[in-house]
Amino acid sequence: MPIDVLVGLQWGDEGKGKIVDVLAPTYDAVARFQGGPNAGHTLTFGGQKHVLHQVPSGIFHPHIINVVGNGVVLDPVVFRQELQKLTDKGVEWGQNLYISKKAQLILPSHRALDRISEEARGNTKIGSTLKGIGPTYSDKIGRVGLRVGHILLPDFQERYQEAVAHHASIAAHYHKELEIKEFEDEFFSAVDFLRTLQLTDTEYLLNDLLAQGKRILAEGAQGSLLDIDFGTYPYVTSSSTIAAGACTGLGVAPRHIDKVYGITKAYCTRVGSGPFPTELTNEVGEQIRQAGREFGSTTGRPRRTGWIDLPALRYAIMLNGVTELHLMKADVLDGFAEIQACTHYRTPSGEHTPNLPDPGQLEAVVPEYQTIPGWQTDLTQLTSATQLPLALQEYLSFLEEELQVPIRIVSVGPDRVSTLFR
Ligand code: 2SA
Ligand code: MG
Repeated sequence: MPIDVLVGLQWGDEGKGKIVDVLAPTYDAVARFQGGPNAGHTLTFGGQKHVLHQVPSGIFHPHIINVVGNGVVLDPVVFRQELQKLTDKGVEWGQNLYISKKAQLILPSHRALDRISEEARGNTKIGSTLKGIGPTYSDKIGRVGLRVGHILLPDFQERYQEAVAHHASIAAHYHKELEIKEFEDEFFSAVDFLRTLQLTDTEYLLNDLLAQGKRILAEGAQGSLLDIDFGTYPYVTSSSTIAAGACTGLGVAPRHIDKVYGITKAYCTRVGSGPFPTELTNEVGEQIRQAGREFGSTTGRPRRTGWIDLPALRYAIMLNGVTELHLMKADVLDGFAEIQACTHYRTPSGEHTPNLPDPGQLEAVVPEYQTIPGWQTDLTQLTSATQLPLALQEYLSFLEEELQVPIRIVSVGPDRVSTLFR
């Protein structure tokens, strides 16, 4: 049986958590394959809003196995807090949550280094979430990282001290000290808690499930334009956010991958620095930010807003092999008489292109827009895709024509129920 992958096609915050929650009942397992506490996946149902950072979004369904894969960087402190919140809400996660022993551990010193290196970048800051993501993945690739499985070894303390000494030398290079003493007690207490969870070789667990004919959903975090290779480097996150990352981040072979769900907003947002060709720094942008409540769900930062960017989406669709699109937050545009869609870019050399040039050159492109009539209807009350206003149906056909992928879901509000299937 296959594994389906769900990915964000923009710069994150497309609404992945909501769709995983909606699709989860048809799956036996949900697995996170990259990222860590930088993610903020928001799920709304039963009048309650839940924000998950490291826990997979299938956790609210008691029959679903939730896996934190080897590609993830895990902060035990944040993880314990998240699980405590779930316990407080009466969610029973104890039996159906598994963590890869090969996932990397985020240490307090990684968080400190994230802050130190951001400060040192001056006006070329990445705008990281300061959760220690970059430094932890650096250690992984540098082959000096600590893995979840290391907490089970008798020499974990020594390994920890060695890692901290290494981090202190990096901090010293910036003429800084680590200042982590006040965080170490909670770290070790969270590590004790982590030891009580189901830590295992999740690649075997997942492949056994596949062999038994079970269905797995791989839940991406951040977005394709934040991918370490294909995103707007260096303004990216430090992991492979595209569908291929599910293979290395979970230990499943490419031949098992079937559907790839591509999640996009009806407009576009970005949080953190870096190019954003369709950005609106005017009142329209502010109107979208307010209507869409566009504030970081992890850091609370206001998100930058702009019109939908089809060259960027085409690129992301190609990289991921998207088989179906899910258009999120369509209701946010309810109040607009007209909306814009960037169909092409004009490059500095005067080229008119439907494709994304080297993301490194994105700073310099000028977006070319097509104006689309707005639907000016309250979508939030709709219960079926057949009720979608004509103007929106035309917009959907336009997007399908431009992107050459069917739009299967239109989301018209944060709640589970505000999800229209086509
Ligand atoms: P990092 O912390 O090293 O991964 O930051 C590098 C860049 O990646 C961006 N990034 C994100 N962008 C959108 N959403 C993310 N998750 C949170 C959310 C973010 C928040 O759901 O809202 O609350 O601010 C996320 N995580 C990382 C980040 O902004 C940098 O541009
Ligand atoms: Mg988010």
